[in-house]
Amino acid sequence: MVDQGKPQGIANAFSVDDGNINKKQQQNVDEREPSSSSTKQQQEEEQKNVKKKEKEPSFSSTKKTSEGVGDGKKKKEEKNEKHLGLTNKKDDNFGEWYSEVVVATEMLEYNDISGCYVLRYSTMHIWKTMRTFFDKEIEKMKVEEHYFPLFVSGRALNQEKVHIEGFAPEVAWVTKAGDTKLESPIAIRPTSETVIYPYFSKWIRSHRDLPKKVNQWCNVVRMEFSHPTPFIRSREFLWQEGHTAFATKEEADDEVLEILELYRRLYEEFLAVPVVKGMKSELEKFAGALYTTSVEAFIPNTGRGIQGATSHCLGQNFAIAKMFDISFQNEEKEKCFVWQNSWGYSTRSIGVMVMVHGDNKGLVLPPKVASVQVVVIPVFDKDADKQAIFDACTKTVTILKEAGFRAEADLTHYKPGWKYSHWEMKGVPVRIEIGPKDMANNQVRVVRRDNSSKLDIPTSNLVEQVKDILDDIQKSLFDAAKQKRDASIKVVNTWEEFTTALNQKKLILAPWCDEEEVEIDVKARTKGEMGACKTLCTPFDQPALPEGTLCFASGKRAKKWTYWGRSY
Ligand code: 86X
Repeated sequence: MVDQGKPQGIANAFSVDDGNINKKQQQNVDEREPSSSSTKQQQEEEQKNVKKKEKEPSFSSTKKTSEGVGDGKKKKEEKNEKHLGLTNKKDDNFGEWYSEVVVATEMLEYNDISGCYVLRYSTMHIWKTMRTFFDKEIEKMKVEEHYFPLFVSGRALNQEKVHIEGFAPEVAWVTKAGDTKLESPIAIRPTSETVIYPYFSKWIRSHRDLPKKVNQWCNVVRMEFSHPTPFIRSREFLWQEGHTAFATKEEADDEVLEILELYRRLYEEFLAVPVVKGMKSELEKFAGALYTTSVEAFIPNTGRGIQGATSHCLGQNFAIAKMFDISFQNEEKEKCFVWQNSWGYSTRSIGVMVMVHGDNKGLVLPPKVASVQVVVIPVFDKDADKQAIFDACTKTVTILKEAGFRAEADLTHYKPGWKYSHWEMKGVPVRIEIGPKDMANNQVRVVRRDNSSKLDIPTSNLVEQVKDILDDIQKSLFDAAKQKRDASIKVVNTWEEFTTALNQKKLILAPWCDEEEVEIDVKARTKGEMGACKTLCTPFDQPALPEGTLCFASGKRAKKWTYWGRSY
């Protein structure tokens, strides 16, 4: 479960001195500027100024920024000439590109504590959208929302000792209250089994108390030693953790897959990221589980797999008397231990989305999760009736909002070209331009973020066409990502083919004997600077395995097709 791989090239998390965050540089605000836009400008300037001090990731060195106070108009005009795009290219230095993109697009901010991040509005909007969907679906399954404490007593944490032994170095402890040393240190939850299961033991008495289905949305803390990466590997992250108990294994088995399907839908239908559903190997499963299923995504740029979410069947491992003693009396009045599941999905998924869809211009957001789906931008020269164009923009936004879209007009004094780059960088799926010619023709110009295609649509048909275009973007993003993922899959049969594919950053599908020693051996033989190669999952969707197929690594009889790769 713990990742050994080190993503290459990702910039070191920089530490920010608190003073810098708070030191707001005086702004050169044009008096003509509407107040809302000056706030935005200020934020942008602040961001740039903070970034400068932080050294990295930095914006283009060719940029002209306004640093001084007093000559606002002149500097403003200079800034209008060119949008400060991304410095890094996705295909040249992916890691730097990624850290730059998440900050520049205002998704996230770094913090002075390494591995901790501020999640900003566009991120939280995505998270909220997924949470709303997931909550609605699990409510249908009669899962009940709960909230359990952040703190875990050392005694409670130790009840799960056998399963968390490997994780122990990641647990954060509170040892003092003010200057007073605590009698016994308190842990901060890295996951909540040890907090929740004592209550399961208390709440579950009879078969009538089953099934018991609990979910909580919360933060968890794991003091990772490996290199932190925004969203992907952070020391604190947001997730949901579901914990359920059943009278029978069959019910538990069914739920594992039902939840896994919801995770697939979150990735594929919301984030437009293709995933593979499958079974974790014995080595890679959660030690406390009977079996672990997962959805696995792939990042073509780094050639790394990434576990998107997990759904475990815990069997009776946690229920047995020497663990948490979660038992019930069946109808025959016999004592039985429950069958348990647990399942989790985290903000990591948002990082996967950024990595998969982003490009050299910045973010590319799937319309379903974008906090702004359509931005409307006025375009005019000095002879145009500016007010009429502004009014048309406002009206367009009103119509779109009434139809249920998340639309916004950018009526600031920046030049159109600057605004185009700005909103492209932020990943807004659709841009609508309205100029004198559009006014005369009762049309608007629509430009797609995903493929830059332009289309003039009559205002009479605005809502219908925008809906179709957003739907098409959602679908196209998934199709393009799937095509790219599929093109990265390499089916191999021999060790030589395997190492070649690994060096080519492929997602490898190989026939395997399913023996743990072989998997350990593959890890050892591929260990290097880039991190070892391991099994990602055995896909449920198995290609035919012809009689006599041999394991790529051991030469023994192959039992299954399994995905292998370096991973996050
Ligand atoms: C494993 C298992 C499970 C509920 C999930 O995967 C879904 C939601 N939990 C989590 N795991 C740990 O048990 C763990 C324990 C400690 Cl003490 C730790 F520091 C890190 C951990 N990471 C994962």
